[in-house]
Amino acid sequence: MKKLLSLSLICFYSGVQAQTTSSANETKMQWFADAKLGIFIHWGIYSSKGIEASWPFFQKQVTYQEYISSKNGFTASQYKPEEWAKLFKETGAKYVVLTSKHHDGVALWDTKENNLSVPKMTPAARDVLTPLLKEIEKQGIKKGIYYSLLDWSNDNYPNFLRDKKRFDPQEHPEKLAKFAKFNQNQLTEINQLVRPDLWWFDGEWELSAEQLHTEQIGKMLRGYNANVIINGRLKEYGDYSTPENGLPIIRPDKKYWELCMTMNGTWGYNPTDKAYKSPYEIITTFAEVISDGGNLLLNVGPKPDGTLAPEQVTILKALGKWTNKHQKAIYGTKAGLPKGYFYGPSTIASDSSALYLYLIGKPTGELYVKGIQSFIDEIRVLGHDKSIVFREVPHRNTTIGSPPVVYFEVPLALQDEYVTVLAIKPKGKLKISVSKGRE
Ligand code: FHN
Repeated sequence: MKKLLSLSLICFYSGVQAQTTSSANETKMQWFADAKLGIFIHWGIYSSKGIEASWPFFQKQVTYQEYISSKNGFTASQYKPEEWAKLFKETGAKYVVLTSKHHDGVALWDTKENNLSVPKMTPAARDVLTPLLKEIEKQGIKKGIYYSLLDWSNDNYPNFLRDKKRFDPQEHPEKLAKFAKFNQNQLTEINQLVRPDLWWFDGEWELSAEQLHTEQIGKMLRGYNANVIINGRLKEYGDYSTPENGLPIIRPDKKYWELCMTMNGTWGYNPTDKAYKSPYEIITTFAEVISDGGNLLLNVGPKPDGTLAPEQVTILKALGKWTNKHQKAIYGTKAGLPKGYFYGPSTIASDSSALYLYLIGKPTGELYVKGIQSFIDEIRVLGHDKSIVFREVPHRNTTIGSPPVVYFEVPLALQDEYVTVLAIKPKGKLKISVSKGRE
């Protein structure tokens, strides 16, 4: 009997502990879940050659020496972090993630671990990481740091070029141990400088979790800050999924997720890459992502002098105008209707007091939404706060089981330049039907 009692207590305790852990995790993740929009920044010596970060030398499109010589053009001469922070604030972004060190191993801060850094090897000759994160914090925006776990420049890292290894990692555990310590020391330096709210790891694909010491890194960073959020690229030690440059058709399995996406086709500054996504394409992608309960991390690639390409500023400002107009439908909402209830993205107020429908394209004629069990008080167009007429078919008091289909039409004059959003106000909390009709 005693054994049974202690076993049931253990089960009860572990259940409570699991619940406590999960509710503590939900509390930690809440700002991230509410944030919806972040700004990603790929900035480094590669910006001065207008080439992609790190990959050009690894893939032998340029020699390593040619790649590293781009350091000579990295001046940050027009760098005004306070202006960047204000512009990111204007977009409606709630967090910013800056590349502290990409796969090329060149640090943006004054690392004591080696001389491969912007302060030590470029005309900028200063830490360009800390000032931005401080300005970001002043704007009330969360601080994110991108850090590449791989480092193709480091003598204790096995890989150098796509066809050239420094050593076989199986034969040199001592070098891997030194490299793991190097990574942990650099991460500790960054933490001491800016205490990030979020770590965005990358470069996890070449070595194993054991070889990269990812468990130790996760424990170390969570020891520095129990509320820190870590992306899902620290192997199995991360908090959320990170699909990239492609809208997931099925939402990722993890509860929290974020799509990171370039504005054109390059992460770094590339003046020849004019293939910018239109504001409409970015806003519709954003709507689809938040409709599925995710965040969008939209990338900018600044110039080597610290200015932003005009095309990127235009996109950021257009995005900010749209997010500002549609705040209610974006921030603090949860994922919208299941597929098929409405032919477009949707979100639901976190307290289920409203349903927001995103109208894709410039619809003319009647649209409809299905499955709303609640009585509807009104339907308004966000930004105009005008009610629109709607009708229920069949009439609600004739339906058996399944609720009526709600038809409505939005006059073009009330439609947004990019994506119009309707707020459906139910009587009481929103209830959606899962009825299969009268059997
Ligand atoms: O190789 C990097 C790439 O350069 C870029 O930094 C992206 C951003 O998510 N991450 C890696 C590719 O997945």
